[in-house]
Amino acid sequence: MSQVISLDAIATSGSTSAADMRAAMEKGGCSTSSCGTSDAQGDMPDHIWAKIKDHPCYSEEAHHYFARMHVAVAPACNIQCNYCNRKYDCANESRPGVVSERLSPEDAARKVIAVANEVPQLSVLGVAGPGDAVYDWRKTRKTFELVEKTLPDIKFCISTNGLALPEVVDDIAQHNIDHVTITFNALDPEIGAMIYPWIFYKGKRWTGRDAAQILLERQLDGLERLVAKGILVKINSVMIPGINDQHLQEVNAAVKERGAFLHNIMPLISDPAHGTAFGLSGQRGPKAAELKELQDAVAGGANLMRHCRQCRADAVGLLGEDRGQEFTLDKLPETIEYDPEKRRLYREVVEQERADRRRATEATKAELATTVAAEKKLVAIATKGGGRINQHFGHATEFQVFEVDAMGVRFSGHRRADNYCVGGYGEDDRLEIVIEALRGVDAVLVAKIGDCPRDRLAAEGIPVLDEWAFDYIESSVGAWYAAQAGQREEKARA
Ligand code: CLF
Ligand code: SF4
Repeated sequence: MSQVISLDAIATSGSTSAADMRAAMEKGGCSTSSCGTSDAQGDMPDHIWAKIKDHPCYSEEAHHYFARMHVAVAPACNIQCNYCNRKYDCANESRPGVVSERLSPEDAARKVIAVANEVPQLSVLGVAGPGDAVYDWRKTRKTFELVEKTLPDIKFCISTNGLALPEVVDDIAQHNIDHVTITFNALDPEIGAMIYPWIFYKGKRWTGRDAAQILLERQLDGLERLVAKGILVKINSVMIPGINDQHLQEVNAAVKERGAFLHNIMPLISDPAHGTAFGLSGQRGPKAAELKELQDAVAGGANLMRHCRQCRADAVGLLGEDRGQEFTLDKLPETIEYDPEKRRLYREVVEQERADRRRATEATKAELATTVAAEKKLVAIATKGGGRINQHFGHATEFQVFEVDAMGVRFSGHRRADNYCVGGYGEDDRLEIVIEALRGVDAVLVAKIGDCPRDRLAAEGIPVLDEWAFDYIESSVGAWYAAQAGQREEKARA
């Protein structure tokens, strides 16, 4: 078995020696007491790979190892989206939730150092609201300038609705901001008018079709200018059933043609409790199956991101986890010294880990190619990161889902589930929620599971297995599939 990694163990280790880091890794992750692209080096030019290889949103592989943090330095916005309530964060890049703590650029820079000292996975600093990162450009730029002085290796990333974008593209390029997200929901202004009630542009409020037309022209202009500067652009589109769902294939083709690096189709989150226009009008969001159907339909167009977690404008940590509450302003010391050692050592260890995992994945691919071609299967994984099956079933708040067939193992998406285990005790109603979240998967691979939930899931036709605990995800999923294929062959012979 390959070496066990626990990113938690590294992150919480106070030590900065390589040997101690390895020892911390080998302690393993799960307590046994209770419970962007799917890219790779070689698939793209080296200079592009260098930009995305540690970016958790732009590289599916990187999201197993690296973390982003957002600082909420951009409170103002110049448009209104029907899925947004300004009491909450910018819904173009984040899930409506608790209001972010607004930060000055100076406070934000202090927070980044505090996080970098505690979260060695940190590789990207993003500004994603709570309003628009570009409308409030001076604050966003100032934040990056301050952070750059202390952490020159961190990657900067911004998310914008695009209206104010064209004028700041030169500045973005000068500040080494390699990653920009534009939310682009419609090419057709009639459709856009159903999403944006108004925009504020050139000192005037515009509404209806005119507003949508200006916005989309500015978005496309911004995209083309960024691409011309060699900046990697991700397009976010919010999938709104009955409004733009049939239109997003066209959007995908249009942004691909203009050089977008990645397209992230996100489901509308619509809840009357959030007080958004769509929430209050009863506009529904897409079902998971509808989202997957659309994503599959656009496969072959612009590269798709399938691992977005719609995180908050003050999120901290690996995608899918949010440690923001550990770093609120009241918890930050007035002055903080940056200690680069922990991040440096973490990266060293991750490089070895990634190389090892890639070798294991290649071997799995070769093995799968020899299996009898059969239908695609879905396997859910409980993981805390590091590309391994290293989480107890009861501690999983989400499961990563992989597709497997004779062609190989591919990341397919994630399914959110409430923690089953609360204070060491399983709760039946929570287990029902997990079962619903896992419906349709063919197997679940976990680090550990109790007999009771295992039997309950088995009764629902969902086998949960812990025989690949702490192994790499791809090789384990491949081994599971090959074993299934072997059983199928045996049955066919009998
Ligand atoms: Fe933040 Fe966005 Fe940069 Fe990532 S998030 S600004 S590109 S660093 Fe990532 Fe979060 Fe999805 Fe955004 S998972 S909501 S895509
Ligand atoms: Fe809200 Fe963001 Fe839209 Fe502005 S761009 S209205 S902050 S979702």
